[in-house]
Amino acid sequence: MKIVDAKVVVTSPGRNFVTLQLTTDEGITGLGDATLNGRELSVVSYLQDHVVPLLLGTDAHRIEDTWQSLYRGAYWRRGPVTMAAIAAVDVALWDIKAKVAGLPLYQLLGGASRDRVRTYGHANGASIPELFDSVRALLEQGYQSIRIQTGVPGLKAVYGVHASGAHAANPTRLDQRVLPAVEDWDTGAYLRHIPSVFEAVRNEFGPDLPLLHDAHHRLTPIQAARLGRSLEPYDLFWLEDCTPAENQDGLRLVREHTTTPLAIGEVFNTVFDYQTLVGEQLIDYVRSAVTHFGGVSPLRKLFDYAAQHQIKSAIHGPEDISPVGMAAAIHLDLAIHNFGIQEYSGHTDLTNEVFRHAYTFSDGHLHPGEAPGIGVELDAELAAAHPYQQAYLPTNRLQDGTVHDW
Ligand code: KDG
Ligand code: MG
Repeated sequence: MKIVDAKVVVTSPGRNFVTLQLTTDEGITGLGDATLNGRELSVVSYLQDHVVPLLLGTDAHRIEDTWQSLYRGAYWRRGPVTMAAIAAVDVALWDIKAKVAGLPLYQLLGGASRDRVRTYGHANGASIPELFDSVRALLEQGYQSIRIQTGVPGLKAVYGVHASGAHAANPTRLDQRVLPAVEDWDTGAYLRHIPSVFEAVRNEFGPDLPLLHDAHHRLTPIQAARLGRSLEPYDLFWLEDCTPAENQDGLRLVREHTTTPLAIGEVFNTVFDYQTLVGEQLIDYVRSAVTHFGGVSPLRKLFDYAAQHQIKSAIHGPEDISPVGMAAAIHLDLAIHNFGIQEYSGHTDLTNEVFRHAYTFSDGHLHPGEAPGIGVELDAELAAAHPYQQAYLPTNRLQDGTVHDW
């Protein structure tokens, strides 16, 4: 069965998504997500200009061989652009293979290891009362585990919080250009404030609700150690991305000082980013996305490696992972043994129309559905009606103007 067509579709039903659609000579199509938030068009070019010409005419059944030839054959290895492009090919080929088999993808990955996939949702509020309202809204939607992000006194706009009114960090426009929003940051103010937020949430919602928090790469190891320790009384499910973890060695210091569980990896794209973290069991959850890690094939291998160290999965699943990437994640979540939790904040109705999917959400859990393949259909006409919009992720500056990690 040969690949005879490969299209890269860019659509923006509210935010940009990049999708690869492969078609075989038997008329079977497969979809893969290649969305790299804020740098989308680089992956479009990588696929269109460099990968598609290599795929046409190749055997659609040879998933591992195709993966290895794209990874090794480029000579220039790793990196988010390369690995997002390879991920799209890998997932599209798994989609095709599962459709040929007439089975949902999770069956080809060993079958279900559980009945449903537990998720966490995102609560946020500039103030504590706003945060409580957001937690209540998620509980009403059925979520049973909740990530907590809040504003910090003195800061105008903070990661994960939809700042409102005059304080909103909106992208600016200059001539024809859209420029990134600039948020502000003060690590001392953050470290002083966050424990009181979790104390308030525990007092309001009790001891049982699993709570998570994302520090979004902003702390040094010693600051992260202090935060982890100060949050211990509030029994977090995890503290995420406490440092910019490309410095893997730094996590030794964090780990020595706190028993708060640690989750890392959404910006990682190969197993090599995890060697110290997993090999020395310095973290508790690996967070890579199918979309940014080269697809289902390598992520499955990472989870098997992590399992040897009692580390669980927690696939990255914000709104900038398209329903195609999300579907692939849910199949993997259902199949692997060392599943931990799945991040899920859903998509807009329009996005769900562009990408009609078989996966369902209820009672805070996902199920991939029983449609053959990954279970996502792309509405090409609707996708074309929503063309690419130039957009950037925000950036971050300290109060004296120094650039800081966002
Ligand atoms: O594009 C960037 C987002 O994917 C990231 O900021 C989301 O940190 C994130 C999370 O945990 O979902
Ligand atoms: Mg995160």
